[in-house]
Amino acid sequence: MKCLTRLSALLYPAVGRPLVEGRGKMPVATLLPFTATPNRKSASPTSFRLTEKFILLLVFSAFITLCFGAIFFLPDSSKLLSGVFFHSSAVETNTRTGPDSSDSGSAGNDDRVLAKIRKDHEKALLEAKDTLQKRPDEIKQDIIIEKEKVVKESMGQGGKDVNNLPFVEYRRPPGATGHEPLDPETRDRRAKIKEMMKHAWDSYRRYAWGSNELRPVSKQGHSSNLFGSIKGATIVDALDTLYIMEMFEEFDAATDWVEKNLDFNVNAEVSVFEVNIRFVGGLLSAYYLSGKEVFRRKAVELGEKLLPAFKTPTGIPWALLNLKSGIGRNWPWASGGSSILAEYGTLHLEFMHLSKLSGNPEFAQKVMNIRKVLNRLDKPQGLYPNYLNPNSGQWGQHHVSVGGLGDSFYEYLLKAWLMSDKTDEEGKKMYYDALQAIETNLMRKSSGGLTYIAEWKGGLLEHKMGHLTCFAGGMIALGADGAPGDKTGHQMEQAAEIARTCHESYARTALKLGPEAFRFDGGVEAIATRQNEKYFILRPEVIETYMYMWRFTHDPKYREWGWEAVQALEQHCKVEGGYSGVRDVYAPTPNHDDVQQSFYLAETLKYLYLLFSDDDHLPFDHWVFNTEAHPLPVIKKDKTDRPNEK
Ligand code: DMJ
Repeated sequence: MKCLTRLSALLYPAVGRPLVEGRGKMPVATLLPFTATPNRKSASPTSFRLTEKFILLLVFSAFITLCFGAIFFLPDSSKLLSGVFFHSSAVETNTRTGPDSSDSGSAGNDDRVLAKIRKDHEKALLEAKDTLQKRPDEIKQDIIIEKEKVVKESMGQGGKDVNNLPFVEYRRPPGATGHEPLDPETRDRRAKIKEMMKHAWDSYRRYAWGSNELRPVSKQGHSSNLFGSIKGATIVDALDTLYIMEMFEEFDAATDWVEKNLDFNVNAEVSVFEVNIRFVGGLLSAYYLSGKEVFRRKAVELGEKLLPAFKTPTGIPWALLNLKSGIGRNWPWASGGSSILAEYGTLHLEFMHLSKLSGNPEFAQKVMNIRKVLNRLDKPQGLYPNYLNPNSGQWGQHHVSVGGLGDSFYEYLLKAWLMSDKTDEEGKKMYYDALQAIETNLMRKSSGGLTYIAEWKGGLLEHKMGHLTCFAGGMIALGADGAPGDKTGHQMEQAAEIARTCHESYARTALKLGPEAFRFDGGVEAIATRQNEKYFILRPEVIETYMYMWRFTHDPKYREWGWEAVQALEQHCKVEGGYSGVRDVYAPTPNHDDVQQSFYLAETLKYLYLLFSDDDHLPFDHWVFNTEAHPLPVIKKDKTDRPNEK
């Protein structure tokens, strides 16, 4: 319809004008002199000669033809005519409700209507001219944008109707499931990891089904306040591990639970970061692995619920959000009301996929804005402090860490670049620049020759490395290939050194499991000296690094180190009701903390399984892992992942 209007405007640009004038003044009165009127009757018929009569007749008939031609053949005139000759109800209503319903008012209204029509036609003409000047690809692009608008409108206000998501043709990326390794020892070890997963899962299912986590010693459910009253963290976190291990009966039971019970309509405050990495990440992975729509729907629904967290003067999100009221705030302990780098900096991967799967660009815009804010700020020594005030956009305390509070921000810069099929140059630059600053200011070698990444407090180094920081070995190895300035080899060495240090932190304990943090001062190396740093809560980071190092080097020591960890887990963490963390890795016998963390199933067991799998199982050129080890597909620039957009 719009096209037709544009076309008529193009062909008959002034179509309104003659009709307007004709309508207002011409028709009846103007014709009178040429009809047989009383006046004419009084005039002598002989006063006209035959030729004059003939000419008059000719003129008259030409005029009549012209009028009828104009009435019936000029395009799109019906509406106008109906208003003029037949007094359409629209015009009538307009006249009645207008400020003045007198004749002159009516004429004024008519003029206004006509002026509007003229304006519309002129606008259509200009648009048509513009369109004619565009290249075919620009016109195509316009059509795509129009289509997207229609899709968004059909999704309701702000794209919130998740039952009505745009059609996405599902195509499973390669390597979602693997195959048995040829080497018998590796095959057995891989089978062992699957058995561990089965024990963890079955115990959870038996004693804590629907709760967030399991208390494996007391055999009951456990709920952390990180998820408010959202339930089922272990189910959502474990979905993809069940799938890649081909535990399909369990996967189906988990899917069924998600369909029937996973509910985000809770009046409770959640951690935006935790809910994003575990729930949004877990649901996205489950969708990409299985193609089941329920996961896409739930992921987008939850993503929409997290968006109010970004309502701050800078767009840097709050750490905590009430999912019902949409009111956010920050951790009360965070320096000067700041948001935390590792929290607001660990949304990028999931949010890019949410935009892709929902057709709603808002998710991507929110995370791209975070980068903008960061890039405007001065960075001390090129480092990113862990605290940033979302109101003022200024750094809080100058505390820098590649472990807790900072870690996954760096990870997501690198992975954003990789997940974009290496098109996100900004992410790439930010990552390698940050890594350089970390190397210069934080990375040190102990007198015993162990490389570690210390923490930085206002320019002073604290010679401590967290278990969390051990993920950096894997991250540096993953990024080494793209390192600028011929640094690939150097970064691979750094990664290997960090893996060795973290292995040492395990090897130097009684239980052969690593402490939460270890130090390089006071005469010790890679050992925890404070009681509150001696616990092990089934964390994955050291094993994660072994897995990356194995993939990139195929050095058998990484599988050996992973196997040592498996034996320690079996010996000290396995209990009848699942797996538990321990309170002191230096004590000769384990004191269980009675929590089976959901990340044990999402990360620790998944990375172990991949460590003993072939490289074509979740291959790195097609998948990146979010910080909770949920695999997300690379968004291919050749669009092979988007068959319906080709
Ligand atoms: C996980 O939830 C994620 O890996 C996160 O980035 C930090 N740590 C825990 C596991 O240790």
